[in-house]
Amino acid sequence: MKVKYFFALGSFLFAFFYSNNFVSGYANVSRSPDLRSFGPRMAIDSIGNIHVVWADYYTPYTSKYDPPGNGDAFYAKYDMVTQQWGDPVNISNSSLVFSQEVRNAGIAIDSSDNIYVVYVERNRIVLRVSSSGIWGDPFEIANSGELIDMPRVAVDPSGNIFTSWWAIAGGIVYSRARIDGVWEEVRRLSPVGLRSKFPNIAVGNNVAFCTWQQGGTERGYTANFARRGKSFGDVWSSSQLVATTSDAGNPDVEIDANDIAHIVYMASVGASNDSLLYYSYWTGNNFSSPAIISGQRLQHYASIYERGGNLYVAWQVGAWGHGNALYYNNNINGGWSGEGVLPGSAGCTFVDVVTSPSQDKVYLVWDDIGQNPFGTWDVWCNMGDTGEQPPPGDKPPIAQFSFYPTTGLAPLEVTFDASGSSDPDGTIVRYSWDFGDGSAGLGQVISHVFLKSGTFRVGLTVTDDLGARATKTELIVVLGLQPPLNVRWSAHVDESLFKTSTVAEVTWERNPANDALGVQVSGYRIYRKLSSELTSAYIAIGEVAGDTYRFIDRLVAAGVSYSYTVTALDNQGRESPIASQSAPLSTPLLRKDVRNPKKTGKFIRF
Ligand SMILES: [Ca+2]
Ligand SMILES: [Ca+2]
Repeated sequence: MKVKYFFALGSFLFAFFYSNNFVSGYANVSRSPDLRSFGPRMAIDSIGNIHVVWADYYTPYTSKYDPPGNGDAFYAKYDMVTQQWGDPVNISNSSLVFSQEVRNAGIAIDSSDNIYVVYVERNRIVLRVSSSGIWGDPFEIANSGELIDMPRVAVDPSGNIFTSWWAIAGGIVYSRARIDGVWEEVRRLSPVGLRSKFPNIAVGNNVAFCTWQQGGTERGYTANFARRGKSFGDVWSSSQLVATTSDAGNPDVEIDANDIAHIVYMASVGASNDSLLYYSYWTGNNFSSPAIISGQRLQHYASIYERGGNLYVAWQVGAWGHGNALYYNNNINGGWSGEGVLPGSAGCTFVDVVTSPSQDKVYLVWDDIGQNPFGTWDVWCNMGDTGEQPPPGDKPPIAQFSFYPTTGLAPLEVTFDASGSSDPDGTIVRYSWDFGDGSAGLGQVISHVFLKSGTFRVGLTVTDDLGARATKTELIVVLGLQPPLNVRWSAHVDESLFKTSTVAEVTWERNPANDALGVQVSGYRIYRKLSSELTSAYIAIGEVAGDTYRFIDRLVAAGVSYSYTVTALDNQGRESPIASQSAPLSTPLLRKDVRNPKKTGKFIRF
C-alpha cells in the first residue's frame, strides 16, 4: 500500500531528523503556524543580511481551481549583527494577496542595499522599495484585468528595475522595466495563442533575460526566453527556445558578471511523472546543449543563484505540497559538486537559494504545509547549515593565513595568503574569505582594500576535497588620520567693517596621536551643518594649512544654531573621519540689534 509506505517512511525520517542536532538550527522565518505560508523568495545584501518574502493565506487553500481567497505578502530580515530574525512585516496590508498558483512575491537588492519587493494583488502587480530601512509607498506596476501570478523583480547596481509576471487565464508573460528612473510601458513577451507561464527574470551589465514555460498541449511545453538591452525603450527579442527538450517547465535564470545567462529547468522523462533537471548557459548566440544535473524522480521548481561565477541550484523533490526534501547541486569553479539533500525539509513545495557574500554558507528557504517533523505551515531557513558531513574517517583541513602589511593607514591594501593551510589526508579545494567589512572573496592568495579605518575580523574558511571545512579568523587594525582635538566655536558680532555682521570663529588643537602614526598633517578642513541636522549633513566650508588652528566663518546667518567639525588632512590625500566633535557649541548667532536679548547666549563683540 502506498499510504503505508509513506507513513513508514515519514516515521523513519522523523526519527532520523531529530537524531541530528543541526535540524534544530533551522529558523522559522514566517512564524505563523496556523496560516499557510507559500512561495518564499530570498535575497542577500552586501553585508550578508538575509531578506525573505512570502505570502500568508488567511483563506484555506484547497485547489488552484478555487476562486481567490485572502492573504498578504510578508517580509522578514535576518540581521547579521544581532544574529536574529526580525518580526515578519506585512508589506501589502490589503488582504488581497492570493494566487491559485501560490507564487505571490519576488525580491531583489541593488548594490546600495535598497530592497525591491513585488507581490500579487489579484489582477495587480505591486512594487515596494525599502531604502535605509524605510519602506516607500506601494506602486502599481500593472493591472492585467485578470488574475496574475509569479511576480519577479531583478535590479542592477544603478537601480534599474526589471519585472515579470504572467496572466493566468490568458497564459501570457509580461514584463515592465524602469530605466534611469522612468517606467517603460508594459511589454508582452510570450506569443498570443500559446499558453505561457512561470516567468523568471535577471539583469546583467548590458542585458536582461526573461525565461518562461511556453505551451502547447499539456505535454508540449518548452523552456523559452527573450532578451533585451538596458537602454530606455529597448525591445525584447521574440520568444526563442532555450532547448528543444519537450515537456519542459519552470525555468529560472541568473546572469553573471560577464553577461552570461544561466538557466535551469525541469523536463519530464517520457510519459512518466519523473523529471530531470537541465542546465544551459548563453553562448553569445544561443543556449548551450543542456546538461543533466539531477537524478530522475518526481521533482519540481528549481531556483538558481549565481555569485562570483559559481552557481547554486535548489529544487523540490516529491509531490506538490508533499515534498520529500529540498535537493541542491552547486557548480563551484566550473564543476558540479553533485546532488545534496537537505535533512528536515520534507513538506516543501517552493524553494529558493542564495549564499553569504564569501560563499561559505548556502542559505536555503522552503515552505512546508504541515507534512514535516515541525508540523507547522511556515517558511523555514537552514541558516547556511546544509547538514553536509564529511565521510567518516576524513580528517578536517587546517586553516592558516598570513597577511601583509599587518597594519597601516586607510585606504589600506592588504594581501592575504592562505598557502599555509593544509589537509592531512587530502587537498584543499576552496579558500573563501570574509574581510569583516562587508566584502568577501575566493582564492588562495587575495588582495583587499580596506577603505575605512577600524578593527576588522577577517575569516578564512577552507574546504577539503571531501567537503570538510575549517575556519580561522584574525583581527586586522586599519589606522586612520585622527581628527584634531578640542574643536570649539563661538559666535561674534563683527563691528570692524562698515556694516555689522555675524561671524563664527572655529578653533582646535593638534592631535599628538597623528605624530605616533608617523603622518605629517598638512592641513585642516572645516565643516559646518545646522545643529538640527544629522552628521551626514556636514559640508566643507574651508581649508587651512597644517600649522593653523583657527578659521573664521563669515557665511553664517544671525539667529541660527550651527555645529562645526574639523578634519585633519595629509599630503597623500587622506582625511580623518567626519565625526561630531566632543563638545561642539551650538549657540544661536544673533545680530547685535536683535530684539530679544534673552536668546543671545554667548557672543563676543570685537
Ligand atoms: Ca505560516
Ligand atoms: Ca581531509
